[in-house]
Amino acid sequence: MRFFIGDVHGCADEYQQMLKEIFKRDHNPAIFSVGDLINKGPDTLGVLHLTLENKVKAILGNHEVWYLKIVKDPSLIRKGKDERLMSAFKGVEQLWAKRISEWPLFREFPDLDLVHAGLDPRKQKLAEMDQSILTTIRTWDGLGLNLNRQSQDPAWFKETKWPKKVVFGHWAQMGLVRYKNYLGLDTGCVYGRKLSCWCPESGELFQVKAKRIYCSP
Ligand SMILES: [Mn+2]
Repeated sequence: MRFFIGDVHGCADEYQQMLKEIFKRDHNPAIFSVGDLINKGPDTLGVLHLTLENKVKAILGNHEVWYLKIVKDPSLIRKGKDERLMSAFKGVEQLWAKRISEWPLFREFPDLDLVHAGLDPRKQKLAEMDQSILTTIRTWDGLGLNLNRQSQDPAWFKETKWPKKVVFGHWAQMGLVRYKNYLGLDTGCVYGRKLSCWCPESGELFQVKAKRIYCSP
């Protein structure tokens, strides 16, 4: 069976617990991540090791895209949070940048599509959509100029018609999204809420509670 896990953001303990829950349900699962496995939380490298060991197939989130950018061009590293992100890799920055750079921007299945943030309401094919929209969109202003005017514009999924189910993450503030054929799985684990997982074959959605608040939104 397939299992789709929401944004982990370095929460290795909860991720490990979630993987355990998955293996309880299926000894040979196909596990997928919505992206944003790294950054913010306590153990980015631990999360990446669990991803490798359990053959979790990821896609790029905006935090992975940013990480690849600052590894390539260290002049972009901002004091504080980017320095913390870089130090989380403890000398294996290039190795992981190489591995992460192989993650795709989306994954297509016969019955559903997996993206990190959302879709471009104007386009009919994932391959035609910009990386920035796929990895950062929350709201749609009609033009794609501002992808995050949360109080003024509708959510992208209210403006998008898509023939398949869409699984995404990225919008912790929104919490679990179940709207028409759209399923949003970022339930804010790193903010002390929950890590979510959905299995299309069983229809089950299950969650692991965060052990604590690791970061403020
Ligand atoms: Mn994100």
